[in-house]
Amino acid sequence: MVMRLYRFPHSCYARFVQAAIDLAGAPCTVVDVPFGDRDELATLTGGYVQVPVVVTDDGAVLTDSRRIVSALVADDPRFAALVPAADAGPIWAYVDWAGAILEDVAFRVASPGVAVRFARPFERALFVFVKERRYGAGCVDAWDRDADGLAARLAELLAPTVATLRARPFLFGDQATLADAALYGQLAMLELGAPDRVAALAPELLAWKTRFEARLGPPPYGRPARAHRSLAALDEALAAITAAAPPRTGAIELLVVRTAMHERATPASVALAPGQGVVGDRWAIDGKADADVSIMDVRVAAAIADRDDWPLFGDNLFVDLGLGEDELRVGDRLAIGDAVLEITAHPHLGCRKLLARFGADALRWVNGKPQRPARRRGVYGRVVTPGTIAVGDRLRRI
Ligand SMILES: N[C@@H](CCC(=O)N[C@@H](CS)C(=O)NCC(=O)O)C(=O)O
Repeated sequence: MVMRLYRFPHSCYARFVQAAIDLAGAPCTVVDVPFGDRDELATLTGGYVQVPVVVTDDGAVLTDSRRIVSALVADDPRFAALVPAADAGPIWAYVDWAGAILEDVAFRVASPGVAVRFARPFERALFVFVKERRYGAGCVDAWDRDADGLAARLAELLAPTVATLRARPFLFGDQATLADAALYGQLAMLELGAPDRVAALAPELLAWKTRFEARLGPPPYGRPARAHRSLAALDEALAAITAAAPPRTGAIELLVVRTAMHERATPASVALAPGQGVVGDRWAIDGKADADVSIMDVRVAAAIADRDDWPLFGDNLFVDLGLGEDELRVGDRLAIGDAVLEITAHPHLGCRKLLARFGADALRWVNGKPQRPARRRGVYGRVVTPGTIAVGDRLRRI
């Protein structure tokens, strides 16, 4: 039987165990437990409803991240190799520090962003309820308000780790150990809830993250863009593009259909359907209300990446149209041939995928508060009237 890991994607403890399993090269099936439905987990464990839970190759059910990795390290040489004897004491000490002291700040930074990710209102409410029962009414909102202070505390806690990573590739030398997996668990949680805060971490830590992820297997979000531009390069590129650009045409320059995870087609035309968006796009299958179709300004896309890499953004329509709040309002309707789109309030911000594909500076450049009204990441629209649209068609305000 192949090992199974039950997790929530946002759980730092589950992501720690997952990273250890990947690092050890042990085959494993990852089961995403629905946050609001833990029947399978409760049945499996006899009543334990937290994650991570691991079912080992021989069918043993293990709970609690520390107990899980201890058992794997004790029983399996692939995991024992993650804790070389000479550094065993400091490695376990780092694991415990990451899961307690670092986690105590990191989960507060991540929680407001994790809460809003749940599509189901019950799951969102349950997540907040669990936190409020332990940390008091309004705690998640308070962490959101104090996000800058918490991020500063996080940076302070991570400063010694950054100093170590300036001196060597991984925490305990040339090879990643269980300590690196524990640190990664915290960053994986942060990346889901607060990708901007991850992008703002020390460059040494981001470089380590890239190195560490390379040890885990194929990149989780497909291939990255060929180049990651710096903040200065992004500013310069946008200024140059804007200065040289003729007046806006409203034309569609590229159509992208996300046919499967990390797979893109760039057809000459696509059909738009109400409630579905771009027909054949997997976003429609994910069923995001009010986010049928995602639209990006070609000038911004060109500032961030070469045209070959535009499909990596994952947006559907790349258009020669200003998308800023002063140019396009929520509720505005745009006709393209027979089809009509309405701009929705669904927020479009860069996430961990943009970070992985285009780099930390691109994420900061897109999401930074002062430039939010410019909507550099783009906008969402919903299809009001169906129709077929093609590259070269012009979006007209109606
Ligand atoms: N000590 C446990 C802690 C596990 C834990 O706190 N899991 C959280 C997710 S990070 C959980 O499942 N919480 C249940 C809930 O929020 O309802 C471990 O290290 O595995």
